[in-house]
Amino acid sequence: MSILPASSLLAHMSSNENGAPTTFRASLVIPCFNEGKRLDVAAFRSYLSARHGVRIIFVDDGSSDDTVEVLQRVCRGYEDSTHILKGGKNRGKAEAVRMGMLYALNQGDPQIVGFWDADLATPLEAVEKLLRILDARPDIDMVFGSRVKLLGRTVNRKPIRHYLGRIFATVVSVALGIAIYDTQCGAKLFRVHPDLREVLAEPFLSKWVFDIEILARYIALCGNDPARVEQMIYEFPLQKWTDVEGSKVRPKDFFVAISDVIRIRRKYRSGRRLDPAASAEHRREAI
Ligand SMILES: Nc1nc2c(ncn2[C@@H]2O[C@H](COP(=O)(O)OP(=O)(O)OP(=O)(O)O)[C@@H](O)[C@H]2O)c(=O)[nH]1
Ligand SMILES: [Mg+2]
Repeated sequence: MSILPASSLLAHMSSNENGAPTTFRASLVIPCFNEGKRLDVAAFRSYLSARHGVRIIFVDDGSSDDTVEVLQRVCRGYEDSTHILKGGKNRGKAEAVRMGMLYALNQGDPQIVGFWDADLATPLEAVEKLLRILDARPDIDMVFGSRVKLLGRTVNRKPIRHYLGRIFATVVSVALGIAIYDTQCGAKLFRVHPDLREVLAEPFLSKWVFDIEILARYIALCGNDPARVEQMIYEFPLQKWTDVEGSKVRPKDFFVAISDVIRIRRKYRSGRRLDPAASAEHRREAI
């Protein structure tokens, strides 16, 4: 399933403000909804200034605050390595990420695409660490940040979120048949592969736990064999994760998420391949 190490391949070429070529080995999608107050302009600009070869695609869909203006401040001077996708109607994080990743796949020839929460609960420094794993491990197609509270790390989560998260992860492990520790961390990278397009082709049924639906789709594509998908994933215990105030997730969403996991399990358990006709149609819409 895997291909060459990401850094060894020719990726999308563009040019920076000095006319010098910039090579993008990866594209990172940042979904943003009413993030005007939480967006850390300095942190994003510092990351962009280091020219890591990572293109950042922000996806705003109908924010009612000054998110777009703040994003424009982030991107000023880095137009070659950033893009702001604006959707009029709010459709939720899942659809914003899906649209952003499909857009990223159609820009040049990225070897890796992923998504990252705008609040930078996972700092951008971790992007390089996740990329390095994909470089070093050609057998791995997905690297997920994982919030494991080990000694010597800074993983600050509210206790209630931590314990609900553990219950949720257990339910997911049983439902999918994959021994995964943390499905919901908003820091994930994927190696570009034809299967990834297929996985992203149709809208997700869940607005929040689409991460699980991505896994369910991979399992379906792998002949309903969770063990094969398990071998494609690397969970990276993050050095730092900080709960940033202003999350849009509410306590009742825990129950919605559990019911979504059940719906996902029902929909994908037959292991059928995704409908190619529907996939082609949605790809056309997304472009
Ligand atoms: N474009 C877009 N982005 C969204 C939408 N809803 C949430 N997001 C983004 O999804 C990311 C995660 O949102 P958070 O509110 O931090 O929630 P979370 O990280 O899933 O949950 P926490 O564990 O509480 O942090 C952020 O970047 C949000 O801006 C939406 O409807 N549209
Ligand atoms: Mg968050």
